[in-house]
Amino acid sequence: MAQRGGTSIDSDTERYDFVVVSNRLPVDRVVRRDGTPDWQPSPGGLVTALEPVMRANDGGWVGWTGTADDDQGPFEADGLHLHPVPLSAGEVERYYEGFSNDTIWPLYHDVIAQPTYNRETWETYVEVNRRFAEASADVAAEGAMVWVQDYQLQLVPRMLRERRPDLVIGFFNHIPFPAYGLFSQLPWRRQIVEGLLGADLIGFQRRADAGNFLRAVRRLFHVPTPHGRVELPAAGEGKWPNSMSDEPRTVVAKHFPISIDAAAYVQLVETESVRARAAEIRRDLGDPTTIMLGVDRLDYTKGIRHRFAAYAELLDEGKLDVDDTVLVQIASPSRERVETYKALRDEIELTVGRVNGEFGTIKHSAISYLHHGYPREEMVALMLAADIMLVTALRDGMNLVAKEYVATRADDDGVLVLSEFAGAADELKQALLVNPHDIEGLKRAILAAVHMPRQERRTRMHALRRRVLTHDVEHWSRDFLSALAEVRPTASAQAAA
Ligand code: GDG
Repeated sequence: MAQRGGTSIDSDTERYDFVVVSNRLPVDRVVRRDGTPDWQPSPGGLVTALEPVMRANDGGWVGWTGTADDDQGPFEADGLHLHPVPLSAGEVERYYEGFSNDTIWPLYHDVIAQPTYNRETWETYVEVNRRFAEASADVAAEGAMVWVQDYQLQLVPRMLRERRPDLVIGFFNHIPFPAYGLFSQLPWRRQIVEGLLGADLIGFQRRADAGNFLRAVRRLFHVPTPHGRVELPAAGEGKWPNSMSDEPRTVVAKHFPISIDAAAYVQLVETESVRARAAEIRRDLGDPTTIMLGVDRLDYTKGIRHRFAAYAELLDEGKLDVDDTVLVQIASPSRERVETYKALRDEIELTVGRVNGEFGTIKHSAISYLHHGYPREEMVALMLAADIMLVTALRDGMNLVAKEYVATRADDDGVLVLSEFAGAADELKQALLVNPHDIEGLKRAILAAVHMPRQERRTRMHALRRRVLTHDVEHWSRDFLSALAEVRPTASAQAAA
């Protein structure tokens, strides 16, 4: 094997009591200054959430490296045991960009964009899920706990159980699960639900998502689901084509709202350089009275267009003025090879041009639009500088940006405008909750945020912070893993939880 950075692992002998399976491994390939390749932990919340459990249990992680046609073998990086699943360029196109991001993603976000239903991409999704299941079966020790992540791998739980009935299997869906009226469009709806039911515990972001899933189970298989427990009959009984066990089984579906590493944000805000940068950002923007901020992957689910529409109308009506107000929009590049995303980018950038052309002055732009990714320190500085955070998603599993803004505001200031269609709205009730489709309502909320008295800002933010700081990402993973150990109490499951 070519030297690719990281220490290699002997895949014939290494077995783990705790295994995480996700589309991407939690590391990014980087090239060091001296030209040698290396791996760097990717900054996502999932690594932070699972790192303590991983380290305590010496766990293994199964996933793709992010590079097509990569022959990287198992390796260790930053103390994590990583087991790559190879994907060809064609598989990335059909399994990842195709079925995952052009079928499941739009369908599960309430068909905001039209999903494609394509038999070829489905077949590749099945093949790739099988490969992930095989790789996971190979590295899991007897009776191990395996935690499968997200919508790209919905068939893995069943495929894994068929190979390894001894395993305790959890699944967490990071995105919404749609109502049956929409889900039933999917030509492969039965296979997807059967795939998920291979798990012992299926976690969702919101109570409503778990409810939608349970309804799909009842509609498709006519099995009872009292109190979120799916009672699966033994093989061949009823409409349940159970090839997975001769015994009846119980699968639990429940909500476990994900969160952030709140302490890490609090720590960053206390850093002198971050505070100085926040002050510098305000100055660079011309010291406006009100800075509004949006931070999103450039995705049609995030409601960026609706946000711009409301803002532009407020400028047009003279209720906001570019001399003392600015909207900073970070739109980080995302899924740039998927057609719908290319079209969205064109549309958003056209709108920015129009709004700035119409309302901007030589001194001030109405929208400061940045199509880049930024380091976390810069994000935190921006959040600290922003008087108002606009989260106007049309549908969002959770929305971590909302929680990050709250964690950042150690000064108990700032106003969060939050879409009721983001999972975060179930918890962050002291935000100004909006229906982003209701442009008049959105405008009212923005104005209320602009004019909110200091005391009300403090009261609301204080309550929001209490929630986020006590319900952080470690709380989330602990909750999920102990529920999983309860559903199937084996010795190693108890240990991992
Ligand atoms: C999915 C679900 C669910 C964004 N741009 C930059 C950057 N980010 C960071 C944010 C935040 C994360 O990326 C995005 O998380 P979100 O939750 O907001 O949204 P999705 O990417 O759609 O995530 C979502 C989540 O999974 C977890 O379950 O909440 O509903 O859709 O952390 O800050 N970070 C940096 N530079 C950027 O330019 N450093």
